[in-house]
Amino acid sequence: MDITPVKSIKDIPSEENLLSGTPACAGCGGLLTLRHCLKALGENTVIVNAAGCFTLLSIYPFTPFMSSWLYTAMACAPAGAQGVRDALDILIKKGRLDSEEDLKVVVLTGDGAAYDIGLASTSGALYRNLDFYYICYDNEAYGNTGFQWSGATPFASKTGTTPPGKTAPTGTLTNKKNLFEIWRSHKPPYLATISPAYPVDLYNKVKKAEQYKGPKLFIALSPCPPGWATDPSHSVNLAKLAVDTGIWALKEAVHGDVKHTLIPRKFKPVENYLKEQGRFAHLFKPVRQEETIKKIQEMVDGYWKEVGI
Ligand SMILES: Cc1ncc(C[n+]2csc(CCOP(=O)(O)OP(=O)(O)O)c2C)c(N)n1
Ligand code: SF4
Repeated sequence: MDITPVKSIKDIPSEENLLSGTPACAGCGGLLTLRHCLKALGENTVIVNAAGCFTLLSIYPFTPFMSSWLYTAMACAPAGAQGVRDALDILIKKGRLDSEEDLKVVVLTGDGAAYDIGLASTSGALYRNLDFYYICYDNEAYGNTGFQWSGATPFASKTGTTPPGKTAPTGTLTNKKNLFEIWRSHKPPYLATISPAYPVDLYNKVKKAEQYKGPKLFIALSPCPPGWATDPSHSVNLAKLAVDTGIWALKEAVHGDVKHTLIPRKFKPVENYLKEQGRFAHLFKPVRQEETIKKIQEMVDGYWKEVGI
């Protein structure tokens, strides 16, 4: 197992043949995340995918994946992963599968499944120390069904179910759940946040996770042009801006110890990130919501102060 970190994107092997011809929206940050993750995971994987946008990637009898793929209901991808892991272990034990041919079991879900509907089955899998990867592409809403509010939706975002109006001019009133800490409280061996705009950081994290037996979890903030009301060509810049403003902290936790893997030298104002997106347009027009913008900046500043940076 070679887990030597790579230094540049040029050192990352091509993912040729791992994923091709995908029917997702142009500029989908989740898809870009998946591509980068597959480069690190390789083709000996079985992907267990909860209902969401990526369910549509494989349409029987066609699939863009070189690897195996299994579809589950939103609530139970980690339970599906348990079944696959158990089946592989039994086949290896019976000598019907060479351990060299073992597969990595990878759960792939959106935030609706990860933060809300599938959280109980994830908790169960973590508790059982299931040996699997979990990749959550977090577009901060239920994307596939029209961008409805999820537990991952940030304060003040407009969604299909939290439109800004007279009673709630900010749109969403609640704060984003802290899934990283919810997962960390279960003490998995490896846990990280990742970004499609930082492929070297992403690749090294997924590779590093390989050495740990048990749950290996990844949350990727993933721009979603139709839901975020952004230009598809801006997705990578936007994902980068989320990191550069400090709104998306890149970090990992090895056996619970948290380390930030990329700290911006100079944090950009969060306003730069918000004003790029139609889902926050009501904060700027017709009247600028100064207090709300200030509150979001304070929340970001508060996070970095709390972690001592
Ligand atoms: C229990 C349940 N409720 C609702 C649905 C309908 N549904 C299918 S996909 C989807 C959206 C999933 O959102 P998310 O997990 O964030 O993934 P994304 O669509 O953003 O890829 C919903 C609500 C469902 N399949 N199961
Ligand atoms: S709706 Fe968003 S998450 Fe879903 S495929 Fe389109 S860009 Fe990707």
